[in-house]
Amino acid sequence: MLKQLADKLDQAAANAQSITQLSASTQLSLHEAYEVQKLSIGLRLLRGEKLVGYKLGFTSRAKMEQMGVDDLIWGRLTDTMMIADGGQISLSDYVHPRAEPEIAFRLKHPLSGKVSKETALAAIDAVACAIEVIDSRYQNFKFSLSDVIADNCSSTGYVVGPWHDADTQLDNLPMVLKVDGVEAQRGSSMDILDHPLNSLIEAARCVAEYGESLQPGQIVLAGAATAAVALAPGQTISVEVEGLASCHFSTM
Ligand code: OOG
Repeated sequence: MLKQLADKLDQAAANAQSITQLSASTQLSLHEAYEVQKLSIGLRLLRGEKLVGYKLGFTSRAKMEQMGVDDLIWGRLTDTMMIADGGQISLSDYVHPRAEPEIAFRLKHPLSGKVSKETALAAIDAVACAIEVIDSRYQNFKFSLSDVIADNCSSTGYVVGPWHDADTQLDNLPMVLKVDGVEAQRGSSMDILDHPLNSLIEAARCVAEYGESLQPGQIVLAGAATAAVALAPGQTISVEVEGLASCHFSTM
């Protein structure tokens, strides 16, 4: 049954077609929802995609309020989800995509389970400004916690800006998402679990609960600092984080 749900979500993502929430007909435990996510991403890996990291979701109050869900969630990132900095996406490849301002970590050491701040800091290879493009496969972008977990936490794309040294300070940095150069959302790196490093610590803990670990070379997206913005064709979306080089992409 979980395999069928994984197939359904995989097909919905591949064909950019929305489906009814799974919770309308099936009550999944969180554990089962993560199993559906794993099976569904497993289908992408079987088609040759590579796992390149993880993303955390609902790490900010603004996101929890926007979506009406208040628990930390995590999803998987594959290589084909990467959008080049300055690149262009076609909205026909998505159901109803949205963009969010984020911070990305690249790791140089493995991390798994309960780790201290010092261990997490020592595992960071580089940090960057990032944009996550999320896209729910559910109609009207509406879901329960288990629905969104099964749907790989709405992961669909990400842009990472130029990398900076691991010791770049990330305390309370203003973060702005602009649409065509005009501010659409403003937050702070502090809005991400009080500090983005806490997201990395949480990511290590969360994936370990499911037998996985963060690996050297992998990317971790710390979660959005603000609510997400719906995309329309012909836009340029940029994210500026004070002290970090910005990144952008455009839509058609
Ligand atoms: C779920 C993904 C949330 C974040 O950064 O909080 C997320 C969603 O809102 O569809 O990526």
